[in-house]
Amino acid sequence: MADLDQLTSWHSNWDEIHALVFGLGVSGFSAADTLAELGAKTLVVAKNAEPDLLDILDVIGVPHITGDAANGVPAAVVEFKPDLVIVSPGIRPDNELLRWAAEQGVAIWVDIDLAWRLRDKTDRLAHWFTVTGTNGKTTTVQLLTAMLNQGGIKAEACGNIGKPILDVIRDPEGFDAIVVELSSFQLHYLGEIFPFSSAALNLADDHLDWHGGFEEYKAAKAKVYENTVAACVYNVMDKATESMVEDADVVDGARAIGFTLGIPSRSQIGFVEDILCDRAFLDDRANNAVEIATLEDLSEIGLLTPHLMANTAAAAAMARSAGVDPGDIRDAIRNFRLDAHRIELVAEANGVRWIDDSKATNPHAAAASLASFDRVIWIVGGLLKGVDISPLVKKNAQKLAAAIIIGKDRQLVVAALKEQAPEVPVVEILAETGQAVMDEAVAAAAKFAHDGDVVLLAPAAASMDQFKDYADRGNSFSIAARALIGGAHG
Ligand code: UMA
Repeated sequence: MADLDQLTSWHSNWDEIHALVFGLGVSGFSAADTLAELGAKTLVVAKNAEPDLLDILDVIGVPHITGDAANGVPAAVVEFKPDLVIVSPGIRPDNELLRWAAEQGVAIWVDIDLAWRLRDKTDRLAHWFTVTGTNGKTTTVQLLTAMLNQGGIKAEACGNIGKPILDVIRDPEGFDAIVVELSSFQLHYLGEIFPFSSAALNLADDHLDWHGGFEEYKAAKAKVYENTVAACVYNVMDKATESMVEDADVVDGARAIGFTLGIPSRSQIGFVEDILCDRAFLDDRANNAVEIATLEDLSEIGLLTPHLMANTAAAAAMARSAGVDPGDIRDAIRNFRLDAHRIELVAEANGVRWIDDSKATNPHAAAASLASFDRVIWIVGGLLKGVDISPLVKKNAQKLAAAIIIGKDRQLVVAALKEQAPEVPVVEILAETGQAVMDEAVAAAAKFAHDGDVVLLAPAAASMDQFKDYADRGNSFSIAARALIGGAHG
């Protein structure tokens, strides 16, 4: 078997390597394309794959096994004798092919591991900033990328956010910084990397079915802090993240930096009344603080919610760890706009606000959303991914004017409402998929909505049972809401 320890650089000799790329979504394709460029002997195995991607593989001469032939451990894979498997993050660890590979002593990497070894493609050796958390990852990654760029540090966002990291690594100009959003799946498979700064924004139940339980999920998330060089950024209000930093093996000199919605202590970034302040990256941090931005600046980004404040504080902490000036951070905040489907006001009429938080794909995200409003008609449901929705229902029972339940598997949500919030009127939406689901949900919600209420799409569940993805679900909601009120805002 080839010696993988020798493969530490883009310029190493990859010719003799037999690399099996398992899964052909965006990250698998990017990995196969990269390995082919490096001259490695590459084979792709994927249950289902876009025909366009297979066509490109044919053009670049990478063989592939797809469909039923990809089930189990195909004979061609055994014959191929892989030295390493690059696994797509969505593939579960108990997969038969992965178990076979582990038994054979074949290394299993995720695309992030390959990217770490290839990071010297250009002379511009980028610092890596890694961000995980149950919620807020994408917004934090985008904010941090904007802050770094504003500070003159050429930065690019990638990873779970949707852009495969190897596409960024192969950029001909290179970057000074790459900001990597890491999902618990990617972290589960990740080997050794040395991030400049790292953050776990929060920790709550999600993806428990994939990981097999909360402890396994937490252990995966905790890996984000391993080998951090400069700053481990944690959430002062979420003790789990702090204990993850305490337990991490970091490089000598790395600091633990907290972010908080409260007044920051020494080595923290937080809020003093309506001002975001840094008490971490200044010499006289015992007695002083540096002003970064005001709540007015933050409200330029979108609806000012507690989690937006927390995400901004976390991003600011990471940017400060790289020496970005407070003034540049403030300018980046002022120019930043939240993506669609993240607590987005999509329509407003008769004092009722229609808010699309389709990105709330788990109860933790939906909790943050619900906490932002007083009286809510809640559109909820979808794929629950093994997470119990009852505590969320219980906590918010008082503020629910009604619950409109979507999702093919509605029974768990209906049962949670019956048990935890028996007073709340419940409407089940029977439409099966697509726009009809939201047309019916919006019509049902309108019957309960009065002046001052919010109709909130915060499903606490994934969307794939009824929609293409969360964006499709959110778009369907805003189309229905705007059609209903006959006017649009936002
Ligand atoms: N496949 C198999 N066998 C399986 C499962 C999948 O062969 O048992 C194959 C499929 O046939 C397909 C490929 O694997 O060919 C799909 O791979 P994938 O689902 O890992 O998806 P990618 O397109 O490579 O996208 C991945 C991330 N997807 C997942 O983690 C599920 C993307 O995050 C990420 O943006 C992308 O890499 C770039 O890094 C998406 C996501 O849903 C947004 N993430 C989860 C989340 O945010 O909650 C973690």
